[in-house]
Amino acid sequence: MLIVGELINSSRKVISNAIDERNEQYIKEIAIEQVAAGADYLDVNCGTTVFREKETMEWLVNIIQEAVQVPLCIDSPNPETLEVGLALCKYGQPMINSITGEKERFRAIIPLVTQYKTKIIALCMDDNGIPETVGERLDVLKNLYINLHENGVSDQDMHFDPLVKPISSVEAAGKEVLDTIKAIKIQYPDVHFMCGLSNVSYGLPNRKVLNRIFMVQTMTLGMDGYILNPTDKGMMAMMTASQALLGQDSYCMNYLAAHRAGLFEE
Ligand code: THG
Repeated sequence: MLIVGELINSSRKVISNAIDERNEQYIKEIAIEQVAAGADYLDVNCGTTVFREKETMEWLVNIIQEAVQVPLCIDSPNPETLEVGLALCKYGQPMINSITGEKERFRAIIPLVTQYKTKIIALCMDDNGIPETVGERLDVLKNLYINLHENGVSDQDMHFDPLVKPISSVEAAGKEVLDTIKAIKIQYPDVHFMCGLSNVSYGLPNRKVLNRIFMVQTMTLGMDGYILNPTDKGMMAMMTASQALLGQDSYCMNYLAAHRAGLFEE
């Protein structure tokens, strides 16, 4: 299971304030908290700073690495911003978030994957947008798979993101993702996944319940990577319980450790 901590994202008011004030302490605290809570990677996204995205990325990556020694998931659609972040990554194998099947974006980002030997999140979309049906999703992913492979990316380093839509606007959005995971597992058993959970519950009450259950449902079918808030104790407790029930936790050691750490006390 690969956990990417989502909290360093300038779309969150607390982070954009910290960026404006160059509040190093706050960014460092959030980095340390996420790693302590179990994050394997930290996502770094400063997309809302638009014209200053590159210098903000540089500042964030340096500050974060003064606080923690985990690999980073550099999150931007802009190849120049990605390059600034990747060039500064010091610990482990960095991850690019993300590439898509869009021709121009693919062509611009693939050299960075090769140069920095990164892991890569491939979003399930192309120049026609986000596909609707399972069949269309598989076609998009098949093209991405072939093109990534031709460029030397191994199955081990590919993480497919099925792109979750809100069930409040697309009734079958959850089921579409579940069916897509099943189909990908059959055709490409060795590739990995990555998904953000919060989109699924957008526009509905009790979002935490929907996010947590969707995590369990997707994990049951083979989803093995999530971008989420690792400091959400309830979410992490459910994940640990789910892994134990799926036989992914020998002697239930992680489950018991989570219990002792108080993860099951709300
Ligand atoms: N797929 C990929 N990358 C992504 C996403 C994805 N990057 C961005 C996004 N989706 C995932 N990151 C976030 C970051 C912050 C929030 C949601 C998704 C967010 N967090 C709550 C807030 O600030 O109010 C706090 C979270 C909580 O308390 O549970 O809004 O889908 N490849």
